[in-house]
Amino acid sequence: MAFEMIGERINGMFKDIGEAVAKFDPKPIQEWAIKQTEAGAHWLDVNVGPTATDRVKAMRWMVEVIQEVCDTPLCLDSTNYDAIEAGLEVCKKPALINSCPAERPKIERVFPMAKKYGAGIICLTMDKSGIPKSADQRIAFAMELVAAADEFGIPYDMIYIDPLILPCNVAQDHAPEVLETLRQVKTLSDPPPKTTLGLSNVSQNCANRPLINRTYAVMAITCGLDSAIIDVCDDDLVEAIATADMLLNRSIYCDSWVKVFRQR
Ligand code: THG
Repeated sequence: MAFEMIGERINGMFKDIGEAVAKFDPKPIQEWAIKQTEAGAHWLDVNVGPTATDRVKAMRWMVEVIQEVCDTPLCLDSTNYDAIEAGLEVCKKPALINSCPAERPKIERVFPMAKKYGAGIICLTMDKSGIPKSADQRIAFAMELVAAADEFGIPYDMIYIDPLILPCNVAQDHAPEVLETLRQVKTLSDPPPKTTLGLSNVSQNCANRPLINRTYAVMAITCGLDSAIIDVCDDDLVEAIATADMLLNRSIYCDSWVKVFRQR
């Protein structure tokens, strides 16, 4: 499978999207949906943001306005599972649920919902006590989530394990543990689960963010990263990802490999 890019930009944490959600103004959301689709996004992350008052209503509305302008599959990003379900109800294509931690009540809410709607699940290697540092503890959570896929009848390749990368200026010691987790996840099941990351986390509040993002992306892809939530409008990043994918022999070489990668 070739690398899957999830566009990060339709997120209420960005000022323009946050304001659009508050006023129910579809324009900025639709513009970013088109722009990210044209840049080659395979999925669009949809997050109503921290300021939305009614997250159920906001998520349903965002899904509807995005689908008016493009048919790119959606990745519904919320900790409110009623909001995710409202989005799934109106999604025209199978979606991704973003996300589910290794906590029993949440697994019991999310996994049956994924089965009902034919959705994939981004699974976080954390629980109530937070994000562990070591790869071993991250892998222990990944194992619980893969076992849950078995229990609830979700195919392994619809599970996207997210080992959760943190900003390198405050949690530098996590970066190599995340890479080691990515390597080990591929030994958990046959077929193995997929992997993902919120790549831009790694450089939050750092200098030269694009350089950190694309360097870590290439390192992570070598360790088994199959997808990531990224700035798909960062051409240098997308070109580095396309090239890493080609050099892993996941797509056949041709002189226009970057263009081919974006147009899949
Ligand atoms: N894992 C999963 N989902 C996620 C994340 C993750 N969803 C959200 C996030 N992390 C991934 N998306 C983003 C989007 C934007 C930024 C980082 C991650 C970002 N935003 C600027 C900032 O905070 O500095 C905002 C700048 C602005 O306001 O213009 O960096 O890890 N499963």
